[in-house]
Order: sequence, then C-alpha cells, then structure tokens
Amino acid sequence: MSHSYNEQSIQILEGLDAVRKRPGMYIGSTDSRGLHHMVWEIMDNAIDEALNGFGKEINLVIYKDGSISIQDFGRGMPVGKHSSNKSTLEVIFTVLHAGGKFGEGGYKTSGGLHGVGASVVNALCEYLIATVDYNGQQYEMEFKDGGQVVSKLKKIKKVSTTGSMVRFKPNETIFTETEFNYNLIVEHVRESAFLLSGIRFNVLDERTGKSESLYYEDGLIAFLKFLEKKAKPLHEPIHFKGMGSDGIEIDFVAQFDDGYTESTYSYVNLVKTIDGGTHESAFKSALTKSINDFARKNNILKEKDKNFEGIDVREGLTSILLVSIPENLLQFEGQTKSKLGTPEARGAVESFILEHMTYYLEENRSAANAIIAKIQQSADVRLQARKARENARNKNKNAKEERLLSGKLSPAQRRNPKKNELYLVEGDSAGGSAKQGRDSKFQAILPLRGKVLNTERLKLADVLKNEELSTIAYTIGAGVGDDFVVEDSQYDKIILMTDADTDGAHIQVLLLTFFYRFMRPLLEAGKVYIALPPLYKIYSGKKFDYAYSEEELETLKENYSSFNLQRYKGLGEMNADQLWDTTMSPESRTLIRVTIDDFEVADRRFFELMGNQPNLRREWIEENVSFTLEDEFSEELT
Ligand code: 28G
Repeated sequence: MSHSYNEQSIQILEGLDAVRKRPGMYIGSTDSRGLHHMVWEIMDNAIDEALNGFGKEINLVIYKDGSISIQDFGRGMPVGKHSSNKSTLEVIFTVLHAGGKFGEGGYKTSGGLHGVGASVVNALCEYLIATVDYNGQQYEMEFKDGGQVVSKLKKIKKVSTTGSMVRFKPNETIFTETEFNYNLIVEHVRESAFLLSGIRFNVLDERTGKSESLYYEDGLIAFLKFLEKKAKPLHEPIHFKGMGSDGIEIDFVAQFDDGYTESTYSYVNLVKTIDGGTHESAFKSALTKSINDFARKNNILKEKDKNFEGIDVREGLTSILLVSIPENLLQFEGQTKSKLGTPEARGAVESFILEHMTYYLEENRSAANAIIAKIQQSADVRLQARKARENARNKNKNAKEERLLSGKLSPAQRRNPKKNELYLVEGDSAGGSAKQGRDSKFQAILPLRGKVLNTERLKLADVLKNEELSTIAYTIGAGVGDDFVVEDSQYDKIILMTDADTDGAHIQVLLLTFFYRFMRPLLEAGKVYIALPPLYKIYSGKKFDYAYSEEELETLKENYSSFNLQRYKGLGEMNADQLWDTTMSPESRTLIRVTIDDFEVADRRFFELMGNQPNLRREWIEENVSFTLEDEFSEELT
C-alpha cells in the first residue's frame, strides 16, 4: 500500500515538475500575461460553478504580499476521499489534467471540466491555500513550492454557507512579472460580468484600497452601451437570442451609429474568438444579405445598382456575437486557438441572423430606414473615392508630357552635347546642394526621389510607365530600348551621384541595370560615370583634406599632429561649395567610368569602385541576397 502511494506521489511531482520546466506550454508565458492567466484559470472554475447554478457572486482580492484570492459560493470543491487514498481536493490541485490550453491537442472551454488548470496554477506558486465550506464545515489545505503538501485537508471551523476559495502567490523565480495589475483584472472581470448576466463580481485591491463591484442584469446590452463611442446611435439596440441548428445557441446584440468604426466582438462558449471564425463570417454575410435583400425589395437599390458591400454595411456598427456550441462539435483553429473552425456554426449562425435580421428590418421601419440611409452613404463615399482615384490616375497620364518638360531637371545653360554633364542625384536635398554648387554652364542636375524601379525583369512599356525612369530617358533625349541612338545624347557624361552607403549603392545598381538593359550604347560609349564623394574631412585650423577611403584617411592622418575628423554620412552633409570641390569640379573630383566589360564582374568591380568598404559590401549583400547582379548580367552577355 505505502509503496504504491509513494510511487504515485512521485509521479504527481514529476507531473507538476513538467509544468515548472515548461510553463509556457501550460499558461502561455511567464510575463504579465501568464501571471494573469493564472487568475483567469482559477476564476473560470469559480464561474463554471456559478454557471451550473450554484452561487451568484464571485469575490477577488489582491493582497499586499503579492497573492490573490478567488472565492465562489457554490457547492464547495469535493473534500471526500479519492480512490487513491487522498482527498479529492488534493487530487484537483496536484494531478495534471490532460489537454492544456497551450499544449498540443486540447483547448479551453469555460463550462468544461472542473479543476482543469488548478494543478497547473499550483505548480507555479510559492504557496496556495484552498478553503472549502461544505456541509456546515470549513476545510483547508495548503501547498507550497509548486504543489508540495504543507498540511493535509483539515477542519477549520463551523460555517453556515457553502463555497470555495483559492488564495495563491505566484512563484517569483518563475514569473518575470509578479505584480497583479488591478486595472487589467477589473477589465477582464467586467467582460465576464457582461457575458454572465446576473452574477456579481467584487474586486478589492488591499494594496490600494480600490474596489469595484460589477453586475449586469442585461449584460450584452450593457456591453454594447459600454462600447458606445462618441458617435450617435441610429436606433435602439438590436437583440436576438435563441437556438440555431445543431444545438448551437446564439445571443446577438448590435447597434449602428453615425460614426465610421466597425467593432465586432465574438465569443464561443464564453471564450473570446479574436480571430473570428465560421460563426463570425456567417454573421457578417447574413447581415450583408439581409440588408441587400431589404434594399432591393424596397427599391432603395435599383436594378442597375450594385449590392452594398460588407464594409459599407458594417461602417459604424458595434456588434457582439455569443455562441454556445456543444462540446462534441467544438473545433478551434490557428496558433492561439482563437478562431472557430466548427462548420456547423456557419449554417446555424447564418440562417439565424438572416431570419431575425430580415424580420427586424420589416418590423422596425424607422430604424431600418436610418440604417439603410447610413449604409447608402458609406457606399457612395466608397464609390466616389474610387472614382477620384481613377480620375487622378488619368489626369496624371495627360499631364505627363508637360511635367517631363518642366520637370525637376535643372538644365545646363549651354547646349553642348560634347561637353555637357548630367548629374543624377540621390534625394532632393543633395539635389539642392548640387544645383547650387555646380557649374551651371555645362552641368545639369536631375534629383531622384527614393528608390529606382528595378528593371531587371521589366518590359520597356512597364519601364516607361515609371516616372523616374521615363524622366531620365526624356532628359538624355536619345530614345530608349531599340530606338536608342547614342549620338543623340544631350550629354557627354551621365554621372550617378549617391550617398556612399547601402541605399546609394542600391540606387547605383538599379540605375546601371536600367542603362544596361535599355540604353546599352551609352555604356558601350563610356558615357556613364559614378561620382565618388569623400568619406571624411580631416582638418586642423585652416588646414584640411578630404579622404575618399579608409586607407587614404590613415595616410592623411600622418600629415597632422592633431586633427578633427568629420565623417560624411551622405551628400546632404556637404554644403554646395564642398560638394563642388570634392565631387563635381572637373579639377578635383574623382569619377569612375562604368564600361560594359565591368558588368561581367559587375558586383565585384562595383564595390571596389565604391571605395574599399568591405562592411558596406557585406551589409549590402546581406540585405539584398536575392539580387544577383553578376549572374544575371553574365547570363545576358553569353
Ligand atoms: C474559488 C475558486 C475557484 C469549484 C466546485 C464544485 C464541485 C466540483 C468544483 O466538483 C468535479 C464533481 C463530482 C467528482 C461538484 C461539488 C459536484 C458536487 C462540485 C472553484 C468530480 C469537481 N459538489 N467548485 N468542483 N467533481 N470552485 N472555484 O474551483 O464528481 S471547483
């Protein structure tokens, strides 16, 4: 006898040990969420007892020592002997029940088994005390350190009521957060009170003295009112309650207001279904159908009119959908099991809502008219917005020619295709400096906004739809694609000027790809260049130098006894004069000519030319792993 008892108790401790080893499997997490989950677990048991019709009040107290208690006035947890020779109470708190909410397989339902979760909570506690009032007697049992029995079930005193109370203090070494959040608890309890009309919840925080008593007679309507926003309701709340097919019970409230937000809340067996599911989508389609049917029947929607869409119908709608599904039909989906999968719920909810809503609209004409008018308005706005977008798009098309001519280009004063230079500059602000710093006699500036379209796999027609690239083509003035005639180029040099960072490198690659694919003769003629802005300015007093690479900086340092260093993160950090001196003046700048054979080893050469910056190169490759320039180009060359 004693042998088997020991064996069993070892098994039990191992069971609870599993909970402590992997708390996340049983309560989701060990942060504030998990901490409060412990409270919901125990509270659900108290709620189940009340739902069974035993007790109408539940108390919750937060204590100064970091513990919390939940009390119900039900029948009292069983205190009798269990077959294992232990009290049933001990079994409830020490035997791990199958199907944890976060483990494989199982899912949680309120109204399910009593006691599931109590042992999990116990396993994660510094202490737990269970008190039971039953048959005129108060009993108590205490556990510590995750389920170890401190005292076997003992009689405390005579009482005249029945019920259960569980007080527990979560283990501080397991949870990263051990302070109970009063507001969070009140809001959770409030939600329960809305869903469980007729049960009173009292919350007391002994740390602060704050308390709250939550009781709603007509919970769903109270919930609806609670959710009410600034917007004005269009009618009295809609409330349908009854039995649908397959034994699925439905409780539904809804109210339209003159606002624009949709709030849909759905629950299955009192568990919130954040991700919706079959019941929620059924309600939505039934609602849309009932509205459209009504609008057609009453000639509000004419034959030529399109149906209202779901988003029109639900604009300004607050709704709460509660379904109770027999346990054998329950099916949850998704990672967090918060989406209903039960197929039967679709049919049950759809026909229930359709039938009731159709009847409601017929019987409440003034409400129906207000609702339909509002929906009509939403639909009109949606259609107008669509039209406005389409118009804007068409207008763009027509205005294109014009804009290309005026454009963003700052042209050169002289017209000399043998000498003129076109700077393609990353960003408007650098474009501004370049415009000021340039020699406007022969240098033209075209600022580029943001990323350039990747033309790797695009057809010419698509490329020309892109504003940035068609502007470049138009500015160069030598055509594009098969029509490109390099002799017609308005510029002797096309110079790409970007920041010396990964974005800049990316823009260069995209532009070169564009030239390679659609203006190749330009590259073959050696007319495309990359400007090399300095990375550093080293200075002391009036003396200064620019460094274009890390090595150059090291060499330059030797010429200074002491120095200041400015690192240029972008072109924008240079003023117009500096930009001229370092990057644009034919006297002092460094340009990299991009030739066609470069492309065979494009990325290697490219980054060498970018100035020896292995970090940048690595970063760039890491960020753009899918961009395999070298392969693509070599492929086309062979
Ligand atoms: C205080 C916080 C959490 C609970 C009860 C009441 C009973 C019970 C709980 O039974 C399952 C059922 C009988 C063996 C049921 C008492 C029937 C008769 C109960 C709670 C299995 C457990 N008498 N109240 N469990 N029994 N309150 N509050 O947990 O057959 S749990």
